Amino acid sequence: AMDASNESRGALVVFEGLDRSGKTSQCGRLLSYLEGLGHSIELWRFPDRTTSVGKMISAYLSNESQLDDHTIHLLFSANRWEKRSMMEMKLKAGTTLIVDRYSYSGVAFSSAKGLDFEWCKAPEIGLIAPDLVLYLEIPPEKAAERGGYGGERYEQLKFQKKVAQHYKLLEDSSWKIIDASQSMEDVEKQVKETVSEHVLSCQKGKALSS
Ligand code: DGP
Ligand code: NA
Ligand code: NA
Repeated sequence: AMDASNESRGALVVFEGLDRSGKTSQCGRLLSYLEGLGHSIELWRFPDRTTSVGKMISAYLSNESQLDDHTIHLLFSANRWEKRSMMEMKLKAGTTLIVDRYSYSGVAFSSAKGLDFEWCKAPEIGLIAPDLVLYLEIPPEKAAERGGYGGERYEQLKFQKKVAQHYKLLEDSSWKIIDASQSMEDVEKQVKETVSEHVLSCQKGKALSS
């Protein structure tokens, strides 16, 4: 009884993890892999710094502006909301989206500053739920060793340790934990296997059942 648009829906695959956990590199590698398999696929990232909200976020992250913790939290959320309808359109049209950071970053980073956990979650309610979350797990000390941080606001070991603790509280059934302290190649292999098992096989299953 599934309608045709539902059967051909793309998957929403989210990468999460601390700064320097390797998300951006792994997103790129997964994109190439899935394109090679002939999938319709796009790579997105949050914050999307190209929008006017995104430019405010970018100025905040680079310490060019100061904002109240609640205010910046809502801006990050607004930045996801402003892309929601486009996201829905793409998924419905059958495009799979690989997304570098999403609502979990929103809650983990802001609650690590001491904001109330439930308050942080509230503005994320109603955004599209991911089909799969790949959490690139790495000890904060190890991430910090990787060529150092870029100097943006949150890129400090002490804060990243707190973020890691808050991420742990967000793990749900859509999560798969990837050991990101492995070599880039081993992480890539594990990412591909996980995506093949949990996303591609489901889509094939849907197509076969029609
Ligand atoms: P990135 O462009 O992935 O390096 O992210 C920029 C920084 O912003 C990074 O330290 C993680 C943090 N961040 C990403 N999304 C959110 C969010 O929704 N809320 C907060 N407070 N921080 C976020
Ligand atoms: Na960063
Ligand atoms: Na990144």
